[in-house]
Amino acid sequence: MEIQAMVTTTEKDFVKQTLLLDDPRADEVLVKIVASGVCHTDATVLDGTLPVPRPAVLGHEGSGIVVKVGSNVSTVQEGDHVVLGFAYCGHCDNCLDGNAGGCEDMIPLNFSGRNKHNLTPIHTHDHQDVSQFFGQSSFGTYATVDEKNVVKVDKDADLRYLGPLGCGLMTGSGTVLNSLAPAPGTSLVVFGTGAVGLSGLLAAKIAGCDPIIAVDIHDSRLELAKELGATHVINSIKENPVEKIKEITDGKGAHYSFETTGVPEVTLAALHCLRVKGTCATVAVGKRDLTFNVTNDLMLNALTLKGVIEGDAVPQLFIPKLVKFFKNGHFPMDKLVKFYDLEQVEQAFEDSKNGSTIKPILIL
Ligand code: CXF
Repeated sequence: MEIQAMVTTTEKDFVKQTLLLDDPRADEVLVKIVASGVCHTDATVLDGTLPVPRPAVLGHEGSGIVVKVGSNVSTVQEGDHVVLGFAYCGHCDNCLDGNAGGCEDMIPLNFSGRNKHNLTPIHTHDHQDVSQFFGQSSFGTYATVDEKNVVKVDKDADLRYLGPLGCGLMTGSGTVLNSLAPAPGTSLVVFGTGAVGLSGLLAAKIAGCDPIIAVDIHDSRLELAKELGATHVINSIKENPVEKIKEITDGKGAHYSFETTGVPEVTLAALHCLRVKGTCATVAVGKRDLTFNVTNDLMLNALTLKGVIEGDAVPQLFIPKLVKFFKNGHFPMDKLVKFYDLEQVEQAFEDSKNGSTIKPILIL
């Protein structure tokens, strides 16, 4: 079928084009995209940090409505509201163990431009392949996706908000709830109050952490962090975050830190602010290397530094949970969002980069 999509070409980051999209195969689902979040990972593809062959249709936080299902599809049907997640194989050790974010084929399935059938389901009129991204390519009016990428959600939640639950917000909240799994009353620090950090903060509140400390360099974001449940905020330009965190935690340091910036100096602060036996989780795609002394900065305080992909979540179980939290007011992600038309995609990326919008969502 013909679709309209924002194509990332070799000449330009975004050109609106008419493309031909494959029909769903037996294990696939055709989804009419209603909205798509814009995530930092899309930007890291544009700047080449995580390369995807161009031309490509980016976008990996899609939400939409099922239009057609393949003959072997059993978990969704026409008319269902769905959030699209990341691609995973479903049969490697980690997938079978309930850790799809650790899928052994994570990188090829999401970044090679091709799906598990080694195909791109999007072709231009002249039969040139256009890369699929993250198993979905949600900057287009329709997507043909693997059944495993599709998570059915309640129809009474506003679909326009839900796409980021498939990546950024699942990563933030899942890292706290699934990977760190803090006990009530433990201390947690979020470094970076973008969409990932703030969703981690909301999760820390749900988990009953206290204190919840937010660190950033923008006062306006720290204000929002306070509104969303931070008990303390630190502007790291004005105050030394490590000293301040120690002060807030009776000189001991925090039980947990969550690093979302990818800035090496911030990652080090996220380690240094911990108490003995503390854990730091990092999810960021950083550009620069971090140099640290494994003995002094890690081992002598018996610290754990862990990398987390997609919040260690099983999307089919975790996303509906987040939708429930959203509906009952515990996960007010609408406070993070600004809507844009598809044609405003460049503005959306610009506003995300300059910090004026926390989570841009394109309306298809
Ligand atoms: C990505 C980050 C890079 C590794 C795969 C998952 N997360 C979200 O965009």
